[in-house]
Amino acid sequence: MTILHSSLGPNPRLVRMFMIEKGLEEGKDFTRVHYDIIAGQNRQDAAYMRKNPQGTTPMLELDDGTCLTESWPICEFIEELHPQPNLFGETPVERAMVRKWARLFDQEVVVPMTMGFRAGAGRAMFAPRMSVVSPEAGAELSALADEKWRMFDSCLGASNHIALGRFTFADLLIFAFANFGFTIGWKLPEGTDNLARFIDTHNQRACAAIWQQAE
Ligand SMILES: N[C@@H](CCC(=O)N[C@@H](CS)C(=O)NCC(=O)O)C(=O)O
Repeated sequence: MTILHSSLGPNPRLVRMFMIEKGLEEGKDFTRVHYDIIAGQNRQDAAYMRKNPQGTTPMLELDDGTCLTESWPICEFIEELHPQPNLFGETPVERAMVRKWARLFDQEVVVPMTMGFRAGAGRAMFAPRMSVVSPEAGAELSALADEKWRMFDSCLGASNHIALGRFTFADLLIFAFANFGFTIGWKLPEGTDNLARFIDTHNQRACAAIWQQAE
């Protein structure tokens, strides 16, 4: 059976949420192996590091031994195997729209937000295991990410869907990283009422329950 190597954090949770949206069930469609990334279990496991030299989670290990990493491509792989409900777009134009918003969010928010966290509040955990920027640069990156959260707020406007007129992977990505932010003490930047409404709305989805679970 397919194995999802998972842990705390937004990326494994993004994949788990995507699987819930697809109706895939743990124990029936895949098994999940949990790593304590705070203790660095993933990086101390030689077998894991051989399969994924980056050492990160999530990793999807297929029956034939193929190991897929990077949360977004893993989600696209799952979409190809389980096309319904569609989350990446039905047509070339829809797929381009979903990928456009996901890429913008990934680059403009996810990268500075996570780098800012690693250099700031997460420094004690991350500095011993990877290169992190200075605390000052981290604070600037966090501020940059917040500026882009505001941009996404204004792009959302009155809609609860960023890319298409329905829920897509791009919405899931934004929703996952907002929830990640809340777990590390981040707050929505002032004046982002559209995002607050977006989060309240998607909190009704079954996949949102993941953020209430201890691991
Ligand atoms: N770009 C990767 C990021 C993966 C990543 O940074 N995962 C975090 C958890 S959210 C992790 O494994 N951190 C622990 C570590 O790197 O040791 C993805 O999309 O999956």
